[in-house]
Amino acid sequence: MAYQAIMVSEDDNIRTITLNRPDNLNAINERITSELREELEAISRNRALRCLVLTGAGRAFSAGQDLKEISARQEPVDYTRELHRRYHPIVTGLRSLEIPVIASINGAAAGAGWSLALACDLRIASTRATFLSAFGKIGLVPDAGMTWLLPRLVGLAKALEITWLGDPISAHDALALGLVNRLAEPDQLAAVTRETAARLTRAAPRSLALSKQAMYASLANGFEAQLEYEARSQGIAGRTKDYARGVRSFMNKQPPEFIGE
Ligand code: T3D
Repeated sequence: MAYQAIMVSEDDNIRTITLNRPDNLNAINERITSELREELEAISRNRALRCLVLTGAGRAFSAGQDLKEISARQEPVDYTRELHRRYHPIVTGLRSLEIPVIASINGAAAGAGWSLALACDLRIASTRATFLSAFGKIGLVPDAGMTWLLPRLVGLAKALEITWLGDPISAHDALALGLVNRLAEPDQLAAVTRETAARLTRAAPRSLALSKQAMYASLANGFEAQLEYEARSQGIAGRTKDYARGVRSFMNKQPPEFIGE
């Protein structure tokens, strides 16, 4: 299907989704959510892909929910239902993909736009990016996973400060807080994202997928339960052809070439 509110491209097994409503700072309307859902489902079935990048067109990553669209509705909005229907499949979809997902944050990330970036595994931001909770300013609460992800990244007190005071966070502060993994100059963002994605495509896919699942599982597990989780994951990883290839390459002092099996 031809998308209208997102653009997709693929290069060397790296899929890129670009939120594409630059005139509205990529505000998330009905069409963006339905197209993102469809695209994420397609990506989850595509065994050839090795990395997903999510970015925005124009000067913003995303300004969050499209407030113009939602306020134009005639009937009262049931936000609980909206979140279940539109946002939850996207943030759970991003999190459950087996491939690494990188948010390449080219500008402002506000409200649920920031939540989307938080639901990605790694974040690379332009030095021009800013982060704004925005929910409190319009009388809402953080959603689309932000109340779960933000305290885990920055700690409880900082998460509450960000939510309650609503001050924009600069890219440099975001790096210092651990909200983003690395920064790039605006004209270098695509290249730095691409280089990181390319490195990930060269890693053993099952190792990446199992370690992603284990890291996220750890957030809900106690220590003993996590040891068990690791032991099960290692049992699976240790039976892959890529593990055998990795050890052989080490012995031969050659860089490994993984095949995803
Ligand atoms: O649906 C549900 O289930 C509820 C879920 C809610 C989740 C949420 O995301 S709530 C939070 C929604 N987001 C916001 O409140 C942020 C609103 N935007 C801003 O605060 C500012 O635009 C920014 C700080 C992000 C950027 O400011 P600035 O000065 O660089 O740009 P601007 O002039 O405000 O915006 C440029 C255009 O984008 C402008 O359009 P215009 O006037 O030129 O036609 C503006 O209206 C539009 N725009 C920006 N944000 C949104 C938007 N249009 C619709 N919805 C937006 N969120």
